[in-house]
Amino acid sequence: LRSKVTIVGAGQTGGAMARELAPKGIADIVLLDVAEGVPQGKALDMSQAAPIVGFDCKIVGTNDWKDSAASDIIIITSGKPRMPGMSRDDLVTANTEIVKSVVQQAIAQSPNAIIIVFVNPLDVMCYVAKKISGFPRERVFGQSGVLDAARFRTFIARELDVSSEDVQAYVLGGHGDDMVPLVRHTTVCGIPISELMAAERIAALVERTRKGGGEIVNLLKTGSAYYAPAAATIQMVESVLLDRKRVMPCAVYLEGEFGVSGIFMGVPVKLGARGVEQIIEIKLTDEERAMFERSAASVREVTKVTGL
Ligand code: 2OP
Repeated sequence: LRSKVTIVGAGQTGGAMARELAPKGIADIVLLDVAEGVPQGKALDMSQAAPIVGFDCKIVGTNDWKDSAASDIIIITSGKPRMPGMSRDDLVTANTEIVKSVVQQAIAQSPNAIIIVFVNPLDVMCYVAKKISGFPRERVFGQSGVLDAARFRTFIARELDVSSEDVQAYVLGGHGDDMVPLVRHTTVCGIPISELMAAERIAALVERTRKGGGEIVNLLKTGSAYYAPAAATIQMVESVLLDRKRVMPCAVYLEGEFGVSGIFMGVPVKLGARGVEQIIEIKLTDEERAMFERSAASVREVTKVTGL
């Protein structure tokens, strides 16, 4: 039996996610949006790629929550994107209302689903989804670290002229400009990048990674990134649906891990059929811990704005 994944928001991001997920053949897809015709049009268009690309899952576009009933995973992408000059935190008030309403409607149809959030400010919108759903933290988490790490991996791979697949990196903390790329754990096939690159080049790539979302917003001018975010989110979806138990950085509700409680932050987790099956605590150096705490402080500030 195929799983069912509902993607809420049929904008650039939701559309790219559906297109990324469909060829995997592991889930039927519901693309849901309030805009009439848009999800239907994208779903029909994508279905017509099936005979060429070679997939046979169903893709339904809809404005009706009933079509999302009994989903295994709900991905929330609806919300306003950043525009040039905005920080992710500038979206908090508008997107809190959107995420609240989406979560209420989603859980009414799919009370046992796993919710994956990709709405900014990311860590705070995960918090809203958790509070409103009342779901355990295993079943509400956010995509950010896989994307941030992918950006760091791409920059390193280009610099060293090696395949980005062979670059492993972790980016922890909140999905904001004070995120924490863990240079110490960043390697090319196990070789620490400090042995391959000068310290000032590493520092420059860390900075570019931190501002990686903004760099794309400034280029696009009409919204934020969606290809890499979609790929990152679907990698998480696959780990859950196939119970792959992959270890990846995700935004999860912390209850004392890494010395933080009561907010969402990006940390390494094991993703399997039950959702977040384990939070993997790694020892941080004093410097890393200070950066992590700085990032936690800003997530906490913005979380307060939700009033939840
Ligand atoms: C990004 O970093 C949209 O926050 C997202 O591109």
